[in-house]
Amino acid sequence: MSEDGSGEGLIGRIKEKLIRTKQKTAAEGRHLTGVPDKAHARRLPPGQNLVKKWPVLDLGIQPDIPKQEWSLEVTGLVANPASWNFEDFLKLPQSQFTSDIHCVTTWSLYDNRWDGVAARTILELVQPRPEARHVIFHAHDGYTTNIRREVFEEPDVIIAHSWEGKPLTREHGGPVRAVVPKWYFWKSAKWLRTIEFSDVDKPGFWEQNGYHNEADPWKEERYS
Ligand SMILES: Nc1nc2c(c(=O)[nH]1)N[C@H]1C(S)=C(S)[C@@H](COP(=O)(O)O)O[C@H]1N2
Ligand SMILES: [Mo]
Repeated sequence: MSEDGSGEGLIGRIKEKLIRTKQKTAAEGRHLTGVPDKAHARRLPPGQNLVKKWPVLDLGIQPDIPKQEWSLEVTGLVANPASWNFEDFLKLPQSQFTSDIHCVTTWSLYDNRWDGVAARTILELVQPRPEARHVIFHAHDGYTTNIRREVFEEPDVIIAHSWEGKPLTREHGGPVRAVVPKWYFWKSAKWLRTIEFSDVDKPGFWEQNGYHNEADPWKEERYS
């Protein structure tokens, strides 16, 4: 079959290797930027526009949860289920991360400084079971959204109570919201109430209403 006479063929193997490299490159989004502005190359995902002011987007109900009444539950397939009131939550080891926001409606906002508890800290405390492959966020407005556990395990995921050094405002999900920087922003649940670890995937509000189940802005995983 092959012209170099070496069974499956050197060319065949090189082609395979090339395809793998291309798949890897595509996965990393290196060919998707195409942004002429050098300063933004490899930072602004395809189809996104930079904004300077932080827009508000939600289903229209902005629950008002006083800090004294707020608590966060971690439930499902974990060795140590947890429940923290706001005071306890602030006593957990705190992290500060800066990350970019990419919303599926095409706005991006750079350099958001978040304070809160890193997902990795929560993972250490609750010890999810191996079969817990999915994480579901439940919010006080009834909103839910799902991510794979590996996404929750990313080092920049944070359960945040502050933005730019100030408590999160109600419209942006205060007292506490999730922030999943590598995914479109609909995965970052505002007014967070429960983090559920599950062995089955549970597509959330937007995932059931036409959005992609994953949300990688570099692959433009916008709609399903
Ligand atoms: N609880 C809750 N979280 C939510 C939403 C929502 O309607 N309810 N909307 C999502 C969507 S679609 C986006 S783009 C971001 C918007 O967050 P922001 O209003 O702070 O910009 O929140 C996400 N998290
Ligand atoms: Mo959104």
